[in-house]
Amino acid sequence: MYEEIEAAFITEEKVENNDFTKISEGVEQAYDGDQIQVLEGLEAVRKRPGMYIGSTGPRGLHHLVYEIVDNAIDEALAGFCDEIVVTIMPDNIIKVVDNGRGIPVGTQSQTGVPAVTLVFTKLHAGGKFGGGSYKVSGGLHGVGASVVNALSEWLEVEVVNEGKLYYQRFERGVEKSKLENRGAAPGRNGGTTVYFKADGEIFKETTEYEYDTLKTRLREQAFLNAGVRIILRDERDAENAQENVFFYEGGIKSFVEYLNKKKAAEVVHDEVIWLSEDAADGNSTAEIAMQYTDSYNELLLSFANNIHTVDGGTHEEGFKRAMTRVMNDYARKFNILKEGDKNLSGDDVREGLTCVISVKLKDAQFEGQTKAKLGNTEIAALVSGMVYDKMTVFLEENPAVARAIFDKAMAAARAREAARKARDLARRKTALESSTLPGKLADCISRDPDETEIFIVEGDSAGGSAKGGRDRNFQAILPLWGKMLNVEKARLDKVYGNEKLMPVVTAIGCGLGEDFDISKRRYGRIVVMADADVDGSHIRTLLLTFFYRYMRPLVEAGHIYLAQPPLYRVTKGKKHYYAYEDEDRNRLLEELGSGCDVQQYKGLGEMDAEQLWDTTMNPATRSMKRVEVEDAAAADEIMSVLMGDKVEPRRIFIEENALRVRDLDV
Ligand code: 1YM
Repeated sequence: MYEEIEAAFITEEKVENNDFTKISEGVEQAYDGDQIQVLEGLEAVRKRPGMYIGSTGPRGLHHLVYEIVDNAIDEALAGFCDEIVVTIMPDNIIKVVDNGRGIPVGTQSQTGVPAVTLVFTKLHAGGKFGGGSYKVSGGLHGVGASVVNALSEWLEVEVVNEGKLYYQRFERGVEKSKLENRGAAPGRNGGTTVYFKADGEIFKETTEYEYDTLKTRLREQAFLNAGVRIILRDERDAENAQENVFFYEGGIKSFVEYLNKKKAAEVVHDEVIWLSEDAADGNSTAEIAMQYTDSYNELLLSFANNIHTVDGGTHEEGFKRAMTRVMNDYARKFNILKEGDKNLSGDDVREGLTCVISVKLKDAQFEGQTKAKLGNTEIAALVSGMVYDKMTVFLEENPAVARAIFDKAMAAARAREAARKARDLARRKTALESSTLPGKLADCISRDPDETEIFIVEGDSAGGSAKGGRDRNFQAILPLWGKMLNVEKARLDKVYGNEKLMPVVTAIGCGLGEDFDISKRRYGRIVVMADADVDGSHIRTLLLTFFYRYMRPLVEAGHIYLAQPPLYRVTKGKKHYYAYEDEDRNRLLEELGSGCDVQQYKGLGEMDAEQLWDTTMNPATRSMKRVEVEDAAAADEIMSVLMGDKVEPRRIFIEENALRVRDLDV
């Protein structure tokens, strides 16, 4: 198939010197066996959309935009385009415009089909065209424009080439018009415009785009492709129109500066360290930007061909290996580590580091379930060689920076040692006390983690109601009290032995950090039950941060839940109704008419045991939210960026952006 596209491209080059108006005459004979195969191809996409775009939920929906933008970015990387404008138009129609050469409009010799038509109708078109430079861009699944076309109610493409405008329309992947030459396009130099409307038959959950989701992704793409201007506009609602322009001449160096500006931490050296190297065979390039901060967390984002490799891979491994080696070698050479001192660990040398790795390569192999892990082994050698050689030189040439970095790494090593001692102590204590559960825990009778749940409840009085109201067969209650530790601002050694967190750890039973073992969990659902106010939100955020940093597999496997207590009780006569949101209350008041009494719950403690059971704990009537990691790296970034300092103004952002909270009837 690639050869066909290639042929189309070459044909196009020939045609380019001739008369384009012939194109629409030639297309009548386009429907040969080949074309029929095309339709079958796109039908397969409509039958199993998940296979091509991962999901038909919001993530898949946004993926459509990325696929089209990726083609424009490829054009920019090829050096022909420097501006891409993405507009969300009314009715959630997406428009993407670039100022590149325009998708070729010339026809393929055997079939007479224009290249642009093939791009939108041939599965996997958009992979590799022409020779020479490698196509580096491409979404997670790298499937191209034809998949977007197949999953759109309609799609229109406009190409401006040599002053003429070409146009074609498709509906659900099928050509509705042949490529038309619409004559002169005055004032337009060149480029491609794609309009599409996602198909509601496919995206049943929603066809509404989130501006912020597109914004984050497009900003990231602008960082990864220095010098490309990417503009995002929202024109859905004339009164609330918005626009963002992303343009970074510094590329990933600017990315690191941006992250560290947002991070609630101080940088420990002024300049971002920037390394880059091309492989000798010309098949790949690697680029790294990094800067240390005084935070305790590492923030490492890696990309291969502009795709966020959330699960890391060979580029990350090469980087980590070389960093550990270069730092230890330097520390030995300059006697920072004395004889008999243990080597610095990888975690020590990366504590507080903000780092962006970007590699571009031919034939990238993405592995793992989510295809978000780079597998090409040659990249590990390229990256580690570059990091070792260039960092050796950098450290020797910048002794002041080196000193700041080593102060940080040595402090991390000492804290790690202290944490090890604290952990051993905690372990020994656990061994001594065998499986002593926290005194405050009101455990359940069942020992089957598939059916049990634990409610972690803020405050003793709410804890009391919860204990009274629960079904003790499968529901356990753990009340919490006192000030909660922000683990984002504390080193490991402070977390072990923390008197507020340890009861949570022992009750759940899986251990912590390195020792964590999900199979030992004592409950299937871990439910945070806190008031619906600011304080409750604070507790929820701190607990979620703790679970995310120290018990991540529990979050990833969907074991963490948030209880949803009602905000109001509306009474009419002898009947009570509960409202979980202001709208519910308003609707109730409207439906019930006059004579209603409204009680606002200020906290869980105001509910008696029976009310708490009815509204919040009874699986038959309650609603709960499950916490999911929407995007691990984004969560990581947001956690360290936002939890580093003051929690309060940031909590909402975390709840809404880092961890996705799903409505569930459980
Ligand atoms: C708004 C989306 O798709 N731009 C775009 C796509 C192509 C080209 C230029 C292009 C590529 C090449 C040569 C080449 C594509 N062309 C093809 C194919 N914007 C958008 N801009 N000339 C123009 O790859 O060599 C696929 S994508 F196959 F027709 F060459």
